[in-house]
Amino acid sequence: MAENNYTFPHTIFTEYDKAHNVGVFTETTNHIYTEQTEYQRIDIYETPAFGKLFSLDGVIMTRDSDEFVYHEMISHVPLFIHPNPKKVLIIGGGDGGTVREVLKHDSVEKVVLCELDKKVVEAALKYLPNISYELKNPKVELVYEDGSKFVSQFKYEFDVILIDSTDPTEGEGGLLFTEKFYQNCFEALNENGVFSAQTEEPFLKKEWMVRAYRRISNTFNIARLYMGYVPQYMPGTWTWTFASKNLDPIKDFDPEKVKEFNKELKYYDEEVHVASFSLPVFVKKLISEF
Ligand code: AAT
Repeated sequence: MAENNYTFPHTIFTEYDKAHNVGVFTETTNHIYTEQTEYQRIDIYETPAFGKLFSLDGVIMTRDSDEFVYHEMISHVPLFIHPNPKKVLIIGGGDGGTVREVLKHDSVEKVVLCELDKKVVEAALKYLPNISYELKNPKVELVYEDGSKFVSQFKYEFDVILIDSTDPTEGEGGLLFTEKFYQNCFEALNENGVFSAQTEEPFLKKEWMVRAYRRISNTFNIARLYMGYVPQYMPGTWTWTFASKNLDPIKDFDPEKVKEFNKELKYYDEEVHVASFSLPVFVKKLISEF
């Protein structure tokens, strides 16, 4: 008789979406770090399936196995549109994944990372070395404060602004989804400025996806939603919104620049760039009808 040797693991990480009564679970082998900070609860686990997994308030922020998708897509889509990106502001993203991707562009001279919670950066440096290692690069300036306040002090300062924020429904992430905040980002950008923000997804978070996209397109001259496969974020696809003062993410895209890029990329290339702006029918409908 076939024997079933499977024993249900008793060390499980669960992400549970209370608004929809759905969730995902992952076996863990080690609970590496846990801390309740002033802002949120940070946890880092070792998992057999996905490597290190980092969550805030029980929601997966990133994990070793597939973090590259989100971090490449939030960074390279706008950076390949700007003709000469030198000064970049990242809001959120304390794990360092977005900083790592941005610094693959040799033109970049300075990256300001504005992360609300210093403990996220400290934990990432200690326990997520594959993601965080560029946080120590001398081109990087770390600022610990609310990004919505921080950005409001600048006018014509940055070539690129990236919003790598938590969900608007969790913690302080909502501050990074207001129209006022997007306006302040617009003002903080140079004439050729480009912008990308994580803008949720069209299955469980469709109201927020549409709201964020709408607010960005009310503010910027050009705004286009784009999509990718992001297994780490339930239910598995994700969107970002590219926006700019005058550059178009397709008309002003030069595929040769990507072909000549001499750094390793695992998800993004010149074909993915273009394809990510081709939206499925139901997503086009959502953003045009709401
Ligand atoms: N790089 C992928 C991981 C993140 S982390 C998002 C970061 O945004 C967190 O470290 C959080 O502390 C920070 N944050 C939240 N609110 C603010 C704020 N107001 N100002 C600055 N930083 C902030 C993104 C996860 C995406 C989740 C998708 N489900």
